Amino acid sequence: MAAKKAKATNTVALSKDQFKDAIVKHLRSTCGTDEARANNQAWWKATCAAVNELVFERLTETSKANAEKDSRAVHYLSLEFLMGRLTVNNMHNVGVFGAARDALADLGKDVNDICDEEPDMALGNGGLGRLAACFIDSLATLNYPAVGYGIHYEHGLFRQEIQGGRQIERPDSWREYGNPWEICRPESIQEVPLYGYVETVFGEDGKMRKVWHAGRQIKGVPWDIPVVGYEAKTVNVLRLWESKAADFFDWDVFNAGGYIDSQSEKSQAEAVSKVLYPNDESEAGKELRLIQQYFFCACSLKDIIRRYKRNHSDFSQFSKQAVIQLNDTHPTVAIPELMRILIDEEGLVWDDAWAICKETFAYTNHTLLPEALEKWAVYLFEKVLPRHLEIIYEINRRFLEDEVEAKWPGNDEMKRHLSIIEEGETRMVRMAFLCVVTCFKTNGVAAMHSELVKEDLFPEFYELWPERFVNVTNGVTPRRWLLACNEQLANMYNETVGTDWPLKLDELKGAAKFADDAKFQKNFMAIKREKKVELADKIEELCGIKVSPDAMFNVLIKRLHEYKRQHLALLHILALYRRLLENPDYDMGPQVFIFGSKAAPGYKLAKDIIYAINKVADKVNNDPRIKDKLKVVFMPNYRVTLAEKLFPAGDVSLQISTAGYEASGTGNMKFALNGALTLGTMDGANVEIREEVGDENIFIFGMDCDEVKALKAAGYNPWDYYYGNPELKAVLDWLETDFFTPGAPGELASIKHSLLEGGDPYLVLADFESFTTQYTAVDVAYRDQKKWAKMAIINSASVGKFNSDRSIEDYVDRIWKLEKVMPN
Ligand code: GPV
Repeated sequence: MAAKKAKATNTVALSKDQFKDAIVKHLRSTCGTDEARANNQAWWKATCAAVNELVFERLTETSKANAEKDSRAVHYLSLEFLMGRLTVNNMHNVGVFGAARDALADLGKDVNDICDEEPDMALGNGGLGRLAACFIDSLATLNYPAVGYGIHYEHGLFRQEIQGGRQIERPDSWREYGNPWEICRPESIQEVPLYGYVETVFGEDGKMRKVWHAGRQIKGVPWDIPVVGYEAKTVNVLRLWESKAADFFDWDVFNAGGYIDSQSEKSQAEAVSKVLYPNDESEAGKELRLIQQYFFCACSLKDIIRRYKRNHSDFSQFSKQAVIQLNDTHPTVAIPELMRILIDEEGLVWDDAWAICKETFAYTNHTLLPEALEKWAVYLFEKVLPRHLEIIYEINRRFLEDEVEAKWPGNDEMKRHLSIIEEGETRMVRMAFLCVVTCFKTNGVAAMHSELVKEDLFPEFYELWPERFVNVTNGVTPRRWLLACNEQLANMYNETVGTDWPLKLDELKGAAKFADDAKFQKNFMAIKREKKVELADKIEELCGIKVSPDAMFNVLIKRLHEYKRQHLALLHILALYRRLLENPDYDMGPQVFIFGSKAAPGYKLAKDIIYAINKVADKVNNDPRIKDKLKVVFMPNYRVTLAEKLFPAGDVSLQISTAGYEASGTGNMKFALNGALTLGTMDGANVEIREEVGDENIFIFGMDCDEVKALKAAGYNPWDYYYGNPELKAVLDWLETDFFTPGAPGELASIKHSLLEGGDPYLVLADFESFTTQYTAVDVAYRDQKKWAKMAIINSASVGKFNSDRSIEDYVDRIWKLEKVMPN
């Protein structure tokens, strides 16, 4: 079918010929080469430069409009922005993808080959970082004044290689050869103090002041990444700070032969933004990480205040002009930093400074996992940020003596329980408590999660301030996760429901009425098959494994965590394999299980699970007895760019976390949007996906959150399940043999041990039977391709709610209270 062209907008789109001229011009003027000599890298950079002519114009118009209107803006502080590649997305958003593709074709180049030159901008670990990226996309698309603030890591998340089945981490050097999407802004450099001591001084007026004498200074250099809204009216900025040695140069040290020392000063300063911490949902407690947090918060606040001061001579309007969203607790130190600036530098009294802070900050919680709830040792704070520790103590004192005392008079146990400082052998600052005590809103990221935040995580705070707790269900940008990654399906929707859906995703609902239409089903499934063929080719290229696009593609892609239960899927695979070995005619359609996942380098069991998946894959894929009925694939180096190939090709979306542990999940939304059916637990946003697609179009299994709690309370004993289910016992015992690791028995035993002696903290064994049973239902459903097509269409057409534009409108409505600003 002919693709309907995106409708005309007021964007600055170029014709194919104009675009061609621009590329050729930039090959020469920007890249110093020409059409005859350029390699793909140069073609890519020239293409970006051509796109940037449009992008930068909108960037300038946007910042002009924001300056003129002086409107309220949100500042999204996040240690992670998992942007992926920008070229294709930006071309779509400025409306020149077609022109660029045709121009490159005329010049003898394939747009995909050229755009494949771009390294992923992987400045994040997983869902939290990718959510930040989707949110800034939506903010720009909706024309809201917004700045993303983060760190300009030299190395993003490590590149994963698989050697002998094991994960090896390699450095990621995403900007080694230059990045056309970033602009350095030396005019906005900031200085950041660290270490030192606090002096109490009394002024001539007799008033006491605190002076922080820093032991060191580093500087923050801002790099701006343009964030192009769809249809490119607004181009906002993601401002990332790079650390450098302060300009101050110690000539005495230098002349005394201390050149080496001054070099070490330089490399210590540069270490701050050198590398992203690769731990997802667990806190390292390392000094450098605390410095990273403070570094980017301090730079960002100075930047926000500098901009505010252009139009204001005092702070009375500050919280009206600026709202600061804390993406999890990672940027919490911004709270005492703003207090410090207002009191120590701007001369405000405590109560006025506190009132401003309370109206400025809002906090998003992304997890209930205890190991992810950040705590910092008091002694570390004292060493790195002595003044901030004093301020936190004072915030805590007032909170306990005024608010807790008023609510629970004389209750010292409650004071101990709610104190921002945890007493114990090592005294700790509880960052989440500091957030909840300060912020005017605290939100969870899915309906169920937000309930648990109130009931289980912060029940007493909820009692104190019920009005502060809200929900904002996560979402994903349909521009990247449908329009750009699944052109075929996007075109089909253009034909069916018109071309407004990238902005109004609810309009896909119009396709649901064709869910029973044989022709529509055929087209829909043909597209799915095309995406599966593309993925199968990729799998063969990367893993050397042949898989049939006619098999059911079961996909499990996310960070490796025990609570996400990749090992539950592995046990199921082992059970299927056993059934096939015992009975070669075992009735099952051909199945491919596809995994993609990085493990934190220090997370031993997670790495063991990757190894086990690979070892089982080796065996299963090469066993002629099962006649290709089962294949297992582990795709190395899972990242945004690979995700863009996986989401459109999935038949079954595995979302199998223990109920109550996955705050939301966002991969679940991307799969459903691309027509995969969810096999999942009643956890996170799965609950809301079920509400949208209907119970008959989703496969739910396992215990729900209440059942999980009840089982834990009653005393969970994994051995009961081991002895109670012979198949489960057999597959667990299998892991201890050398069947999968010839000559090396026990190499996979850590998984079994964690599930038995280790107590199985995430109830894998308790949910095993329900999982395998529900899988049989999925298999049966898949073999009825008409029925499956109907269910897949309904899924894709029904998940408009999970557009990140809707999430942003909810934030605006419930928390940020912004007005749109339309640039000229
Ligand atoms: I905390 N999340 C993450 O990716 N990294 C973290 O350090 C923390 C949370 C994730 C949650 O696990 C997901 O359930 C959620 O969808 C995502 O954050 C975005 O909210």
